Amino acid sequence: MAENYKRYTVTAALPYANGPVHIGHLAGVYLPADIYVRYLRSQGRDVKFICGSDEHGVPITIRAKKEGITPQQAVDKYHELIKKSFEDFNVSFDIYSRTSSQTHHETASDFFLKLYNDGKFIEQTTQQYYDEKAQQFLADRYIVGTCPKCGNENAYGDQCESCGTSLNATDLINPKSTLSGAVPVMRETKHWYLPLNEYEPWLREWIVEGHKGDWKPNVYGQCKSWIDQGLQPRAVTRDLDWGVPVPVAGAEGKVLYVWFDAPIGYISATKDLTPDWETYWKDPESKLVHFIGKDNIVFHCIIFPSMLKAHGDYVLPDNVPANEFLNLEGDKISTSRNWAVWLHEYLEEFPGKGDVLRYTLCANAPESKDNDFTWKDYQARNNNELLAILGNFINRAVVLTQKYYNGEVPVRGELQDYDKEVLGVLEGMPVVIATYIERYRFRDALSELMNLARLGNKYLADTEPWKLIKTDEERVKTIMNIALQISASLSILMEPFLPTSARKLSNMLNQPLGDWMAAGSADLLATGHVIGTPELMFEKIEDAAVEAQVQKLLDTKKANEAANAVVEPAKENISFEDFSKMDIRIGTIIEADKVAKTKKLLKLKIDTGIDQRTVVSGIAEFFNPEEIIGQQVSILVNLAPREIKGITSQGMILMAENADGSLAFVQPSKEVKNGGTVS
Ligand code: B3M
Ligand code: ZN
Repeated sequence: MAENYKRYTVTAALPYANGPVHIGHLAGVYLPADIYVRYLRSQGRDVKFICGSDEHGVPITIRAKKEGITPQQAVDKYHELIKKSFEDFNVSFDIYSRTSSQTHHETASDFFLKLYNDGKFIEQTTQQYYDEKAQQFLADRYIVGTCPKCGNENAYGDQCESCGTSLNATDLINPKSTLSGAVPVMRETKHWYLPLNEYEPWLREWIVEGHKGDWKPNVYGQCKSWIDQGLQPRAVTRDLDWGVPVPVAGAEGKVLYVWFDAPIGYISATKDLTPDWETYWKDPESKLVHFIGKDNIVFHCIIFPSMLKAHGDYVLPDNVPANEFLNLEGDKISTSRNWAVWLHEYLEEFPGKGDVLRYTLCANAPESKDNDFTWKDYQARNNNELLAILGNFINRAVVLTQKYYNGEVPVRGELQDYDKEVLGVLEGMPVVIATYIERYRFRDALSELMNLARLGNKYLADTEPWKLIKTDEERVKTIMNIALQISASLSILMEPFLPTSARKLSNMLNQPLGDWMAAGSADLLATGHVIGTPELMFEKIEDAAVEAQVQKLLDTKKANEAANAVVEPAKENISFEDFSKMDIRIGTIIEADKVAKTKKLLKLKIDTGIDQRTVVSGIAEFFNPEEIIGQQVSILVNLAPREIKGITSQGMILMAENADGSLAFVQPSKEVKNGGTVS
């Protein structure tokens, strides 16, 4: 479909290199962007698909601190992991760059300087939150507090992720340092601000009036409400030691705000990709499209465009198709809670099934509202749609052609009404699907693609060539010719969604993938063309495979609950005399047996150094009798004897209890002679 633009600059949000990527990332940003770009390329349009790792900001330094490594080590590690996941899922970036690169540092620095020299910033010394314990200013994710807009108690210093509002740290109610937990104090510091309020009239005209109807309602609505509430000057520098240094005198120890430098990363990456980068960013005939998640809307629709506008040389985004969030089995995806399907793990567990996940995530993409990924749905999409509809149709077409005609495409004879109807639908398909894709409605586009496969399936089921072959060979030739044309068309139209399967099909048909618009043709495969050998496109996914995934998530949930379990509060104080009444010794387990007809009890014989005595202990669920013989334990030897299940228990073994209820012995850190006292 023709457009006024000559070329396309398509960006996908730069993921923070602070952890691996998961299905939420793929569904929300990278898959729709990849489908869009592959579609554009299939028509020979000039497009650059840009991405890279966002390697600055507090998300990185927090991660590094958690892992006990430097920020550089952290970004090196995650950059590689993320890059590989994208490659493995065939996300076809023209470049996957990184913001710690020299090109980026220079580009971001120059961009800041241009605005600085043109007087586009306000320089202001204000009181900012400072953590006296950590001796550091608290920016962005170093500070949390209650969101003044929605009441979320874990809003960050720069944004509330619950309602999406962009905040200044001083807006937070009950602010707290995430570094030390301390209540921060105020301290004076100088920063540079972009006066967004001055851009308000222009933003209103450009977005509220200019993009009504063509930007997605969720994106447009958020932007309008921010603009309506009035915009504030926004600090674009921070007191941090990780990032792009502020390139002006008197700014030592300050770096650019990560959301100032990161979007410039799109430009730097394009520079690394092509010497012709300026055309893609400055020529008004270049269409700029940002694919992002909903928490990035304010930055891509308000702040970055204002930066571009202030600079003056750049084009503005034509569209910012942001998606909502994908949940997992009814719960919000969370890196810190490990509630996610990690892309690199998925491919280890479902090798070769990248397309199946692409399909499921697109069919169920959170385009207009939050959506849920479930393993049951994943299995059903594979078994009932990919396998039963698409795979089944292709398989019938290819297998029957091999069987009846040794793989040669048979001649299409006279057409009946049904044939004409089917070919009519086929002819319209490229435009139908393209129209959806160009409006960023990828679910609808995919569903039309499947409708074509469904139609093919129905056509074969209705015409029954496998029966007809006995009575009307000429008619079967026509039917099979049409089924093969549909197959060839599918290979082209499915490529953006299912790139690996599309290539498999193209090999099977022995026909290279052609131009998108040609996919409506009834003559993609010439009569007499010899197709390749049939291969199965999709495999059944068994219950056991998805049940294992569900179990894995249940285990995660359990582990999280255990980790969050509250620690028992301390008991009342006792005197030293009370304590010294207890006679605790180190002893060695010399015998261990299960107590008959009980689940929990073990009968132990302990060498206490004083004597050898019997103790009944409720630890059978956590220890095998054979494995604990020879272990040293702490034993309270002056506990009054007790009768348990007919056995006299003379003392008590000290146990430590985990949050999940599991038990461990309290043992000396090196061997102690039996009878040694514990005090
Ligand atoms: N790194 C935020 C995120 O991963 C951020 C996107 C930057 S795009 C310029 O959600
Ligand atoms: Zn909020």
